[in-house]
Amino acid sequence: MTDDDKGVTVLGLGAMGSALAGAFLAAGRPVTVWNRTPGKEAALVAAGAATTGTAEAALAANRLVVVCLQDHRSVHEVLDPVGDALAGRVLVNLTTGTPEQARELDAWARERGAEHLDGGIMAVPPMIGTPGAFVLYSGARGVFDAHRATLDALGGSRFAGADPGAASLQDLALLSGMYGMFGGALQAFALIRSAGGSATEFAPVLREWLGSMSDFVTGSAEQIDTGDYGTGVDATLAMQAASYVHLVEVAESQGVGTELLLPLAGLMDRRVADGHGHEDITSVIELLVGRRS
Ligand code: FVH
Repeated sequence: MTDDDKGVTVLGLGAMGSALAGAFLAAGRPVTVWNRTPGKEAALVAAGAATTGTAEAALAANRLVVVCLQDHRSVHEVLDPVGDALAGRVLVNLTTGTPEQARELDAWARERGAEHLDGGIMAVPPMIGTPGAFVLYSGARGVFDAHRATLDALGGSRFAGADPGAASLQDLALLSGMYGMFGGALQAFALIRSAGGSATEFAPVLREWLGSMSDFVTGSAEQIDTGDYGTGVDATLAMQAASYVHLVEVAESQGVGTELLLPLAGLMDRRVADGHGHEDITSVIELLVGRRS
């Protein structure tokens, strides 16, 4: 059974929940919205959404229920009191959380007779409903397939796996890459600013450089999957560790913080000391994995 002609309930009208509801409306879906704090629904109601005074009434309005709240705790604060109303519903939780939280909610929802998908939104609110946005989903494949046509209103729908935690893991992996890039860009801008330079003028060359360096991801992934970090390396870890010292030195001499730089320096130095200086920087991953706390 599909929900192609059915409506969607959206719980949570923060920046992202409002964008999700707007995209469903734009796709022609009947939408019912609810938010803890009244007032955020006004623009959506003006655009055709229905609203309810309680989360329970919103759950009753549609079989497909999309939740986008601040965090896992707020999801339970909203859903726990109305758990019985979830029976027969399809709960799609797009709130950012950990894989463990996704699995916990999956079991919790199924105990109450609901189907469940966990999702990770790879977009900022203005991107929702545009070709640049995509959303990762995990859970039962059949549930994803049955509701995909509706969910496609948000952006590209990508199935991450049957483990309810799979979408969250990929989401957090992508965000880890993003924040690494943000940290690097901030360090670069800090150096430029420390010398009185213009971040705006420097931005195009930084963007060009980061774009070309992002090609590293493909080759690096092959090295990780094969475990061969030493074949055909033209920028050895020993060379990179030695030149990385300059990044730290120039930051210190310019009065720029080194907090973002030092962790990677430590890892590179350890790996070189362990006899892997001839390998690629990718081999540092061997110091990161297998550290389950
Ligand atoms: N915005 C973004 O760029 C990112 C993109 C990737 C995905 N994230 C995740 O989406 C979740 C929601 O983010 P948001 O941007 O909508 O966040 P806010 O604008 O701060 O809205 C938060 C909503 O959560 C409601 N809320 C918070 N605590 C509770 C609670 N205890 N009970 C009920 N509702 C709660 C809040 O309601 P109110 O304060 O208006 O009453 C908002 O509706 C998030 O997981 C991101 O990581 C967004």
